[in-house]
Amino acid sequence: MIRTTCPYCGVGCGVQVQAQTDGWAVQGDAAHPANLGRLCVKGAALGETLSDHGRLTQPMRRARGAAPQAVSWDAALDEVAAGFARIIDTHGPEAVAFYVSGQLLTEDYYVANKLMKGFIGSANIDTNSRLCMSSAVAGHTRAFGEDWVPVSYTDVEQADLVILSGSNLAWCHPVLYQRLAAAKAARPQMRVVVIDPRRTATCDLADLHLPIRPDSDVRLWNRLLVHLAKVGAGSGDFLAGTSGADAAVQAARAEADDPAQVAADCGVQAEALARFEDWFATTEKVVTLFSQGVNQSASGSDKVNAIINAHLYTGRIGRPGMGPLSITGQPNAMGGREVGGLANQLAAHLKLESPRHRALVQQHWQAPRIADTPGLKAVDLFEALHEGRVKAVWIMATNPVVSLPDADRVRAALARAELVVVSDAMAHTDTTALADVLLPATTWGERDGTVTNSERCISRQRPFRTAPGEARPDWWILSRFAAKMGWGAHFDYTHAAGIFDEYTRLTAAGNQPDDSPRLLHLGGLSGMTAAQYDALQPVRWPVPAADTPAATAPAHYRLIATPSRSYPHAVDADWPLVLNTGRVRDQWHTMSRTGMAPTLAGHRAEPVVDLHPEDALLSGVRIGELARVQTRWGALVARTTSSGDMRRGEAFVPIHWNDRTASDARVGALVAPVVDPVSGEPAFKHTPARVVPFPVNWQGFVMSRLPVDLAHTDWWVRVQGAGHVRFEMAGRQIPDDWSAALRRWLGVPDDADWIEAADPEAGIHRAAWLVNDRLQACVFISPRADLPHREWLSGRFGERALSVPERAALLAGAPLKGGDAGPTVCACFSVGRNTLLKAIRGGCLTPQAVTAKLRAGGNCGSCLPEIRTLIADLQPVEAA
Ligand SMILES: Nc1nc2c(c(=O)[nH]1)N[C@H]1C(S)=C(S)[C@@H](COP(=O)(O)OP(=O)(O)OC[C@H]3O[C@@H](n4cnc5c(=O)[nH]c(N)nc54)[C@H](O)[C@@H]3O)O[C@H]1N2
Ligand SMILES: Nc1nc2c(c(=O)[nH]1)N[C@H]1C(S)=C(S)[C@@H](COP(=O)(O)OP(=O)(O)OC[C@H]3O[C@@H](n4cnc5c(=O)[nH]c(N)nc54)[C@H](O)[C@@H]3O)O[C@H]1N2
Ligand code: SF4
Ligand SMILES: [Mo]
Repeated sequence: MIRTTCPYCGVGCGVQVQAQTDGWAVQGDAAHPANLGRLCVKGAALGETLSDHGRLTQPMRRARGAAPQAVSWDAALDEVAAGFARIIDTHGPEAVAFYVSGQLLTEDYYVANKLMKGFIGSANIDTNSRLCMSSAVAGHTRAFGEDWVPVSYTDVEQADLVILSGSNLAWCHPVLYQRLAAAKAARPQMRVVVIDPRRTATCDLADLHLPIRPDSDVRLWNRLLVHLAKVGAGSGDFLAGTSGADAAVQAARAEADDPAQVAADCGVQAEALARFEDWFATTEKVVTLFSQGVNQSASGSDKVNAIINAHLYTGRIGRPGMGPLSITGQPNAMGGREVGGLANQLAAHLKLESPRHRALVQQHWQAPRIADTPGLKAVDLFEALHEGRVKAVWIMATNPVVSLPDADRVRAALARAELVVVSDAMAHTDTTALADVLLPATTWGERDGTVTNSERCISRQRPFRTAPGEARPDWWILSRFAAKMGWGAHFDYTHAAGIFDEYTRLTAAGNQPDDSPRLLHLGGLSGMTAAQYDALQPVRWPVPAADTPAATAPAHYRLIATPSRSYPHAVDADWPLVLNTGRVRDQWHTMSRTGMAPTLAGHRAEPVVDLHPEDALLSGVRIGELARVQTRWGALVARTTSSGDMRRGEAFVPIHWNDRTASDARVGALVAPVVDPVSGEPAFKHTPARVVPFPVNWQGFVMSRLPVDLAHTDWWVRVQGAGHVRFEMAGRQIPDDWSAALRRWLGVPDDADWIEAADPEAGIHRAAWLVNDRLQACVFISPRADLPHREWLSGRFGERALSVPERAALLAGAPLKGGDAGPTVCACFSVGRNTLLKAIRGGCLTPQAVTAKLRAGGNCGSCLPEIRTLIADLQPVEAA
């Protein structure tokens, strides 16, 4: 049994992996402080993603326009080194760049940063954390002088008021959400407030939901500050040691003096706002947890500081059960920040702008040079690539053709670049498709190193399976490249432990309370042997060496005046909707790992655009049909839904689908390249948009064990099933002979066992192909989206031979005896909607009763909000 850490979200759950005859069993690690044994459905389904299928297993080189060719590591790295050296010689170090990721391990990140900032001599290394955490980093740095996260998960449990702002914790950090839910159940006096324009699953726990108008957060928090000042909630003692309070309150007053006006501007009810103000003012233990609804905004840094202001003003920081908590997204977003993965940082929380700090780092690295001006931030970096100012880019562990704003321009920038190097674990992503050199990296299960989670807890990721082919750790790849560039002596690492040691010593270098003090101190972890490093237990920093005095709180706190900014692109008659983008429960980013797990495909199988019903009506689109979502930057096609969670004037589209998983669903292409002026973080939650019909003449789906010809479709989505793949599809062109067309799409031989049913007048065609009574493929076509549930059919692919009744039921798409489970709600135990409804009708009127009967909701609990909604929907309406 191997103990390691989940590769998904920043909760950083410990997992135990056990080899089995047919794969790996994964379960929560009861000894890990982040999860104490719990896992969410993504973590629990990790075993399904451990396959060599689709992996990049060899270095590849591709001449433009040609197919990639496998080459040796030596040849691939020679080519990368020659390309980088040539461009640096001709155009200087600013003409090359690294674009890295919060999914690298700390050791990989440290080496990449050292190589770029100390040896190549430019700060052109930025990370996808720019898209994620950089507003929080900017806010922390402005308020605390250092990127310090002052709250732990235990503080969240101990708080009496927990404010979740711009965070869909139930879906994005499910284990922390479950901890919060359990704490609230144990102490019902705890209150939860959710601030989010959408009514998300997280609102299930909320005593108060403020469905604010997009990007009106700063105004709301300014209003709170005015209220706190008015009722005398300021903490005199604490404030005496801070600066900026008067200016912050004054700036807030200037725009938020009138509560009725603020409520109207923020689009919330005046009483709700008053309740929020009152709860905050009168509760000592307050935690404000925030995420992308705060960070990813043209005013992201100000949102962060407006939140921190309220905590500083009341002195609610640095004590149990209180403080502002920026929850990190990626498994090692925090680790990347520690080692300086952003273009405006150095390493170990040392500052690029400080000559003393630069000297300290240069000395530690024995580096020939040290970058002294900030490099290009992600959005600017790809713009510079487009303009030819940057000529070579090396992308590691991120998929920018999907995840950056204005993503079509990003794709064009890569196509124009002189040299594109991509290190990835997977062979086929939208970004690897544009690489000149492709380098196979190890990934979770194979790689070895450390990550830091949202509460500053460092844990080990440990390898337990053999890397396929020639895949290598990212630090190894970077070190070999460094050797080819002539810096081998400085990168002669043989094990991740040596890198970690070098890093921990840098955190201690010159780190004295009276001289260059930094809170990030890992001196106590220096000097470990490889064996000690392998055995390292989860530990929260700071970890100073014994007897070393170390800072435990910032030397100085600063309140920042945050006047509201106007948003650069306003909605208007042509672009009447605000496009908001974010996550769904069971997929991770661009689906390169979660897309392989059939268990995770059931919850949300296809991209949707969620709309308020009145906006759908005004846009002329029917709920449940396909629609085109357009902005000034790009367009996509998605099915419309109306979850009931949306405000008027807004549309929500999930981020996960890409050109590998759908014909036309990369939402990044629609997002305006607008960034926060302080942090450079893109405003992913706010682009003016419109929705128009996407007319088709037929819709349908196929499920098949073999590849399917999609050339005749105008829209498709790929859904991973067990033993088969499903394609949802639609088209305009109606084939003359449907039967022949379907056989051609599926590749059905003439003598196949092929059953078919059609109502040609009605445009309905259904067929199935069996091989020795085993289901090989099936297809369902209709003019509308009125197709059978996919779940029962999908389950038939798991059977060696179909029974006679099952064969007879195939073309109905449902069992003859009834009992189709319906769409999956509980992914952990595969419990469908129909099964749940039946149990609720049968008297299970609480989630506990449903769990007792069906187990649904009893594992990760992520589906409990949906189960609660189903129960509420079926409750008899009480007489008014
Ligand atoms: N299932 C799943 N979990 C994940 C990930 C994943 O891909 N899938 N990714 C991980 C990563 S890297 C990250 S960064 C986190 C992100 O975790 P979250 O930030 O919780 O997730 P998002 O869905 O991006 O956005 C959160 C919410 O912000 C709201 N919002 C939009 N505009 C505003 C606004 O103006 N003000 C406020 N207050 N709220 C607004 C949105 O409606 C949305 O519900 O999730 C992590 N966890
Ligand atoms: N519209 C919109 N866009 C967004 C967001 C949003 O809310 N809305 N959120 C943004 C945020 S917060 C984030 S964090 C980003 C995430 O966006 P990305 O970072 O682009 O997403 P991933 O799919 O996680 O990409 C990780 C890649 O690393 C590869 N990989 C996995 N393990 C390893 C490894 O060990 N080494 C190497 N070299 N490669 C590996 C995977 O195969 C995959 O291709 O998206 C951002 N983009
Ligand atoms: S909450 Fe889920 S995705 Fe996040 S670390 Fe824990 S198991 Fe992994
Ligand atoms: Mo993120």
